[in-house]
Amino acid sequence: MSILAGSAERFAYDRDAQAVGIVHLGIGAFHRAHQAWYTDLALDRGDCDWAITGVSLRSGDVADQMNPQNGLFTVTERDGAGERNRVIGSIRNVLVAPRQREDVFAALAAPGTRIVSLTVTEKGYARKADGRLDFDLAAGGFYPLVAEALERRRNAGQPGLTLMSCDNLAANGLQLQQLMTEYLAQERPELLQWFEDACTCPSTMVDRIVPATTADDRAALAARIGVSDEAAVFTEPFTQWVVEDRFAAGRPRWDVVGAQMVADVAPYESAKLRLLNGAHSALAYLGLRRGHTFVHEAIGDPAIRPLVEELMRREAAPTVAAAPGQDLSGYADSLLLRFANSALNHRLAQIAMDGSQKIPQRWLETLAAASVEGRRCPAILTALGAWLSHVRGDNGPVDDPLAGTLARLWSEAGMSGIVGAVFGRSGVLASEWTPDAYDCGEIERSIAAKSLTHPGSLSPHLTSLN
Ligand code: CS2
Repeated sequence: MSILAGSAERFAYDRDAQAVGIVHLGIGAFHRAHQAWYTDLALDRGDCDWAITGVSLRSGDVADQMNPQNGLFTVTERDGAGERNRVIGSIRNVLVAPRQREDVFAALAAPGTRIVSLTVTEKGYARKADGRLDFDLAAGGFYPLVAEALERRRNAGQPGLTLMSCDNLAANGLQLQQLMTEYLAQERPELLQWFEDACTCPSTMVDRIVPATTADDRAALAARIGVSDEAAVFTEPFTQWVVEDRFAAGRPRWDVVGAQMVADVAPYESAKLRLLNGAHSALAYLGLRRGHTFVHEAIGDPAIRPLVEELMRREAAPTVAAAPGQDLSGYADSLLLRFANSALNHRLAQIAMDGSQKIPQRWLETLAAASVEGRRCPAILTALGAWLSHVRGDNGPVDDPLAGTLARLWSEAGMSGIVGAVFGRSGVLASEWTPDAYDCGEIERSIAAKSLTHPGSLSPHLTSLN
């Protein structure tokens, strides 16, 4: 059985004739089901020389899965109606940065490379709580790689690059530009002017739910369509990509295959981070403590669903300055349907990871915007309590770069001090929102309700919603 032997749909272009135009840093399942999928469709519509070299920044697992398959892999879309499979040809090869540093520099500095895209997760940007760069963490990530490539390009008189963040951060392009500038200012100040003049960092809103692939998924694929694929990814039929159209040296025609190229991504990005991702994190922490495993189970729980609706419709949506024609109520409706997709088996534990890096843009920005308007957000406060209980270890081991710090704060501050120690003015997640006595009370009630057994126990405010 080979990847091209089965009955999946596939591209018609000549892969060997495509030069690499994109180097992607952080080649996980999400990139494969999203940007690589769009690029494959664009190549199929006649675009040329936008093949992708993927780079793993840490482990060699993806390279070991993909390189023996010549970069080919399948994307399977799943919902209640069944499955649709496609073989994707846009990824040429995968490099592993820790063991192939020179090859990574060569790929980034190659004249044909015009876009460097990133899905390195929130923590990959090495931001401190105040948004500035943590140089110790940055040294082990993508910054030195990109800086060296920029230097080589500038010295060789080559064109600049587009650095395109595809991570779930607010104003991801602007943040990347500011952090990269901070890095260069300290490490390679001679490059600053060229970076500013020749490179761009457009913002993007990326959306597609991509659960981690399991061994059972791969076995089922082989049994069903006769494809043996170590790099298979499984996702929902829905996909959205909104991109700020500001590229230093061209781009594939992603717009022809469904991406929205716009002047300002902010309204789409705020809606997505605050409604979709905000609801996701709430489902994760509330769902785990009620004993659920998957998103579709948590959204089907009558003790949780009204809270998630409240969070999206009454708390997050009013804080989003919608673009003309953007329908936030319809968006919330569609999200509820997407969360209920039981064919996906999207694990709550996957979403619960790295909460300290996700909560600021998912919840704290909503809280800050709502408090300016004098509005309370009991659903988010309840979710915050569930997160604090999660990082105390109530649902088992905690997977978060701040896990140690948060555990220490719990033992030092205890129940009466934890909210201030985390969210207060000098807390580890200090933000523009500072909790007042009401907020603290709501959050503490939620922590105390840690084993939720009936709908009414979520929060006094939320019982009225049932
Ligand atoms: C999720 C996201 O894991 C998480 O934190 O909320 O990965 C989510 O599935 C995507 O952003 C959907 O586009």
